[in-house]
Amino acid sequence: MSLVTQGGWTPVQIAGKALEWLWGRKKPIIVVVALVGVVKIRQHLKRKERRRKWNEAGKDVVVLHMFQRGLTCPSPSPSILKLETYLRIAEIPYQIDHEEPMGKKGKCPWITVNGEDVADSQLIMEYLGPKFRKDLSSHLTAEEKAVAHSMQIMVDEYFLWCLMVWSYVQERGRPLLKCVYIPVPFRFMIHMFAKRFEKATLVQGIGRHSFREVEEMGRKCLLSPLCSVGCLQTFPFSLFLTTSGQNPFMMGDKATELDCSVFGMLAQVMWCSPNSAYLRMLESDYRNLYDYCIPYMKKFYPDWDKCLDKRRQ
Ligand SMILES: N[C@@H](CCC(=O)N[C@@H](CS)C(=O)NCC(=O)O)C(=O)O
Repeated sequence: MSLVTQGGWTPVQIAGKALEWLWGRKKPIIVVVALVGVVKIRQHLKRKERRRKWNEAGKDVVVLHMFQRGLTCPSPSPSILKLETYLRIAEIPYQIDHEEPMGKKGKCPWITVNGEDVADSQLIMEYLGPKFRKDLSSHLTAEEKAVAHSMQIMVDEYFLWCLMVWSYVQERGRPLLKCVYIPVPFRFMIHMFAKRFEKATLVQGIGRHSFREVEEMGRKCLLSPLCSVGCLQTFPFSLFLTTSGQNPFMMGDKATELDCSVFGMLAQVMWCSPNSAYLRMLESDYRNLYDYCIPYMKKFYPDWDKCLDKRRQ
């Protein structure tokens, strides 16, 4: 194929002429396009450099991409704490990356392992379990697994919304300021987060109820009737620990995936939701859940203090 057109111009000459013409008429547009191009190229190079670093973590070492640590709890996000707890219980080696907390699905956490990316705390656990041969629930019967799964969903996908309503709608995001370091010039962003989450609660539907109603929904989550296989029985999330014989963990004497969710969420209540109705419930009405968190923290986070952001708000 000839690279010279009929008029005798090469494509490069044509592109040059087009640019000359554009530059004469649309200088500002060209400057903006060039600037955006430079920024994009820089971002691309930085990402490539980060990926090179993650790949250097080593074979079968998980790189956990997450937001910065919290001031009062290793993470002010239930899904991050759930996943980090899982990695610790399953004894899967991991490193932390704070540089790129948001994954391709636009959510945090996500992981990179052996060059592969996986997003969503639950999908990550389901991916890592078979890969590292770590099934924390292998000792449970099918019925127990079903019960554990439903409790996990209740915590991850239902109680979460109750807590979000308190934190971002009722308290307008202020609790976040107490548990995450946010430099003064960026604190105004809390209002933007609060607005965004408020909209999400309205779309989900829970944000349309009164605070009192939501609080009762949350209470019932902590003390809820669950259907265990075969018969409908009162299966209180809170009482479960005591009714099942002073179990240190939700499903008995071994920590399972359910404990990761429960601890990840209750830790948000205990250490990131000061003066909330849910904290009061744990401190008084459902003391067994409160008591569950402390030994859990000591067992799986002996370095709890080291995991906290030491900056002063
Ligand atoms: N189902 C997801 C939930 C992840 C999630 O909602 N992460 C929050 C942090 S707790 C997030 O990325 N929020 C930022 C946003 O939605 O823009 C999981 O378990 O990983």
